[in-house]
Amino acid sequence: MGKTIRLTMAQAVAHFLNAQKTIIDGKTVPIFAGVWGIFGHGNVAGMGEALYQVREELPTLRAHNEQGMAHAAVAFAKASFRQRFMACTTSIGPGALNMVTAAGVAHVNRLPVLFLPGDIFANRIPDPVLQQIEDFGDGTVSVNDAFRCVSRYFDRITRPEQIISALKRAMQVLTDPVDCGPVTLSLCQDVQAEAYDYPASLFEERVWATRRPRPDTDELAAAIETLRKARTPLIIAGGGVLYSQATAELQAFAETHGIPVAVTQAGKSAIADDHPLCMGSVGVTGTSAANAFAEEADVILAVGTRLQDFTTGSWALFKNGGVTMIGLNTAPFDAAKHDSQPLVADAREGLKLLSQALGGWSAPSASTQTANSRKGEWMAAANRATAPTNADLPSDAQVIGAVQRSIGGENSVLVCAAGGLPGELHKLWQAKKPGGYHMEYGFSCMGYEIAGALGVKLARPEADVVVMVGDGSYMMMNSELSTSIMLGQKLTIIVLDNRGYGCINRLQMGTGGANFNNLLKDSMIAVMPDIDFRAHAESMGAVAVKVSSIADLETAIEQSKGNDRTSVIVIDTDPLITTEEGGHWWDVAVPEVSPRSEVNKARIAYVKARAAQALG
Ligand SMILES: Cc1ncc(C[n+]2csc(CCOP(=O)(O)OP(=O)(O)O)c2C)c(N)n1
Ligand SMILES: [Mg+2]
Repeated sequence: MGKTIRLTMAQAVAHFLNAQKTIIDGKTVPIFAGVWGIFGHGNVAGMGEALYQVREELPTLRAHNEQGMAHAAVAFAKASFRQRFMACTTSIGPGALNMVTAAGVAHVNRLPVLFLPGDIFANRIPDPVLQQIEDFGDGTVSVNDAFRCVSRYFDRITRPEQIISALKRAMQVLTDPVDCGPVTLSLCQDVQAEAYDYPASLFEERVWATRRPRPDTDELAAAIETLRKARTPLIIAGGGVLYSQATAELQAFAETHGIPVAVTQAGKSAIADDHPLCMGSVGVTGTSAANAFAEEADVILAVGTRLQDFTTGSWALFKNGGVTMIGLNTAPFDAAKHDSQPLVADAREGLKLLSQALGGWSAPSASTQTANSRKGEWMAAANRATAPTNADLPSDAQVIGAVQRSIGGENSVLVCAAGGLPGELHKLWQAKKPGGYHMEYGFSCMGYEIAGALGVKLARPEADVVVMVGDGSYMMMNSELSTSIMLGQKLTIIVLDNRGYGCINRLQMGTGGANFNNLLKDSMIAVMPDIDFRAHAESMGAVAVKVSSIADLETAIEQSKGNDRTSVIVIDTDPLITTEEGGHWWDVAVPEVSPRSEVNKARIAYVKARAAQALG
């Protein structure tokens, strides 16, 4: 038997995490940038003691809300293009469950995060412990079973030696481009503290690299044949292009073969928005230019995208009956969606090999000319929407224009997640550099914005991290604003206060519903809320101002650049105005029967629109 080291299970976890490395820009760095932790009885004595031992090399960061810290970890992984990540430790019960929503965010977006919730006693002696639920019929159930559906790999550690294989499996999943997603190792409280003679080899430095699967010869040949026949091809670029760091190859591919590119929410910034072949956002929140190409495309090369309904217009966007979709994706699950012709491969390798094989082939030159004119028309519409105004209540688009002009340069990362802003930003934001647009639109999780921005800042300390957040999302979760100040990580946060859930209110109106329970004014209220976001942000330590015009907003953003800490700028906006141009229908089921004539009317339009959906 080889050399062993006697450690508790929790100490083994801490030392193991500390030994995992990766190479970034030629330098070996820890693959875990740190561990977020909120302690309780379920982890303070075990994981808490263990993390203290390694705190110099593997920092522990204290947060204010478990969901918030987990959002920060998710965002860190996304902003690091999945090359580095973080772990999150909590107590049992509510602390653990608070992370489940964030695990969902990581799962949907295919982002690596290691969740380490504490769990009930494996020996069951003190049962039921504080915060333990009791299942009458199943003694093995704890709240952490809720992580199963939002984990790529879930394990419950009931004996100290189980952690040996669990940790190795965790690393495989976290670093695998196909499996990539959240891992939950549920650490029973008593087992965290139990000692075991672990093999010393477990704690030896291990350097991880990104695997880049090459395509199958036949799949590649088939894709080439399809592309060569294309008359009106379109590339749809998703987040996979960024994670594969294939942005240069994407641009070269588009230029060499004269194919316009449309981007999903996760794929925006994979090609600069001002590139002549970038048609901008596609789908429900798409530009008129990208959607026109999508509607008539005979071949769509879908690179690194999950093809969620916002991208496909609930599968009603692609109107060319003979369209063939080539699914270039590392995950066979995504590559084959909707009868796509699969091309299972890493995006960078796939694009390179496709391009080599296509040689001098390019799409009919009409494509490039049409791209120019469609883009010109779209940009004129976008400029009208974002132009400054003196209106009492500006639109989201006008605020976006001001933010772009004052802080939306090459060095900025724009962070957003939910509300009306994602649609407007997808259409209107001009992303300059890969990763400069950070939208969480897989889960579109309200409350991600500020916590997520903190994770982005930790990953990209040199960047100007700018958050645009609605009043609803701000109210749902803002506690990591204080953490950003505590950690000295400056964010610039723009709060758009339209006094309610503006986008859902508009959706409600669009589906024939009465204005009900979305805007504060339409909700059950004894006293109309008048929330002072500026004062709130200031009370958390931010430099906070409220502005009342677009001009003042631009001045305030300029001034905030000199601030030494997180700055919050609040502006009242109009809940009803959105950018009319572009966009596409999506499937939101309208009631089949209703006493409201508006609903009946909306239902007729809905049934008609559904006829365009392709059944895949
Ligand atoms: C956690 C969570 N709960 C509910 C929703 C559904 N939802 C999407 S946007 C939205 C309203 C957002 O309000 P706000 O942040 O003020 O943005 P606005 O719509 O006003 O632009 C709601 C309730 C969600 N996406 N996430
Ligand atoms: Mg709002």
